Amino acid sequence: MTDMQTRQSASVARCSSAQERKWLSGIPWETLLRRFAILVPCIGLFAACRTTGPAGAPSRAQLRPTVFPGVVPEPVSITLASGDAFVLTDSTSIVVDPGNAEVLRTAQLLASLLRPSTGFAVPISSIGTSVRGAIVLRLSTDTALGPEGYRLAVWRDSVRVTANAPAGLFHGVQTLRQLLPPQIESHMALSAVAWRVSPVTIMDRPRYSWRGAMLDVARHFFTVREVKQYVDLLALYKMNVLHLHLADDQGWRIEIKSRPKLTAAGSVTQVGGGPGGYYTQDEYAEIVRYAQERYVTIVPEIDMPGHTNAALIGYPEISCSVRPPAPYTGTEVGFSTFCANKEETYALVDDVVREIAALTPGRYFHMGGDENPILSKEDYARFVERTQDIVARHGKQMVGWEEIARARLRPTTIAQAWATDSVAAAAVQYGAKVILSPAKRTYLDMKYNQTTELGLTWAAVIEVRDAYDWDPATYMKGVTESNIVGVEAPIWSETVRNITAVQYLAMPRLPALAEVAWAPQSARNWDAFSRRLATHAPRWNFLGVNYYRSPQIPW
Ligand code: TNX
Repeated sequence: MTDMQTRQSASVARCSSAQERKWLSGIPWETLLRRFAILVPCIGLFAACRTTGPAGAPSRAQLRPTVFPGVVPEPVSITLASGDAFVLTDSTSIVVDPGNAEVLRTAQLLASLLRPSTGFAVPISSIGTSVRGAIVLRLSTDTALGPEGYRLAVWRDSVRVTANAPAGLFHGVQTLRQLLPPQIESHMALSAVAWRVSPVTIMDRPRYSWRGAMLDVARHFFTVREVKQYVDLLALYKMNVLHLHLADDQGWRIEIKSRPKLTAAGSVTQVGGGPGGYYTQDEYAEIVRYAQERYVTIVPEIDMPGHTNAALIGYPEISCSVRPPAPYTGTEVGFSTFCANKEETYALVDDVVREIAALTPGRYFHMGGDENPILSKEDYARFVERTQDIVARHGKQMVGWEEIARARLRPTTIAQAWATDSVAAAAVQYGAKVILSPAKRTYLDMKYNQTTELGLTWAAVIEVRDAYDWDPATYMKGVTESNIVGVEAPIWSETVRNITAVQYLAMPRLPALAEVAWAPQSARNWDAFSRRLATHAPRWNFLGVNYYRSPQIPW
């Protein structure tokens, strides 16, 4: 394949029926019962209900579903309670154990969300002080929650978030954020808003440990600030991996001190021309730290042995490409490659992996490995296996696109399925795990429909429902739940030049895929999801996040 337009085209499943706006219609009975676990007894057993009025009968307000918690991704269990709401006031504080630096930092992030819009001081105080009117963030041994789960209880007098580990508290705070009015995202103080959170109890933990997005900063370069903006969006939807595609034919985007020509010669342009760019190691470390504070792991990808034209401009001695390396601003693929049988190649790979591994607190290094029609089967496999050894030597676990399953994989290696239903299944034979990024469902650079201005169509056109309505466990032959580490949504940037364009393609398919990766399959339902999602648009408006107003969503 030398042109992405020649990659297989696909038919499109479309949802044409207009969505009904009444929020109760179309929700299955189990979900309704779950929602009304407390209200239903109120209706049936007036006298016995704790929340009945003085005369024993519930007020109309208590019978009416006054809240519609539009939490995305859907929590494992959510029980609406009746009674008075928790209200943020000028005396609201956040209470934490200040001895835990991570918990304190999450409290500070929460405070910095609440202060601008409410105009309240929102002090952070230590556990032991009164929790009346406070938001309490607390670690507690509760192994049922795993490393990322949390419990959230909202009562009139307090909000309590508990978790087994700091990441869980952070995710619980994101849920609380979504339960607050959307104006909470405002950067300006809004004094007329009642900052109410209706009483609710939630228990939640993720289905998969890898809930990822990928940003291609090679075809078009994105600034540190833009990458941070994308991290913010991932965090809001409890996604925990940002895979950065740092090198491709059009650009090399990270400083490697021992190989200065990678950026000096390889970073200076991008698709369509223009200045390109790269991250210095300090800038990259700043992205990593920013993401880490939001429980997002940065997974660096250096795409090799193909997709390496930009690297080869400065180091042509390791080229086995079909054309001489020179700056490239087009969008074809499959013409460049490192030689697999030169020691100089592995010396460069070692330098690159060593320096990037040293900047990476996360466990993973992604070697790309996709689309190399030039090397022989044997040479390709040799390159993957030697790179796998180098990555292990520098203390990282290797990830690669599904093609790497043509080599002998270590069981700790992870294959990322994207194009076919079968290649990644070969990885499973080696005991390797799989990330699901099927292009027809998860490629956020695919158009929503034929009229979408940005994006491509080689895999499919993907409406929100197509991104949402599939089950990873049954999607691929030979890959079952226990083989899957998670789901990742890539944005390739051939047609995407800035973060506003990224947001347009990501929103709202990114939250749809966040729910695919987080929520138990049994809790997922398109109609209910589309209604919950609709409540997020005002939030995106306050955040200044661009989005596609899909006709499938009852906005
Ligand atoms: C396929 S997915 C590619 C990328 C392109 C993308 C465009 C994959 C591993 N390779 O090189 O940018 O399609 O959608």
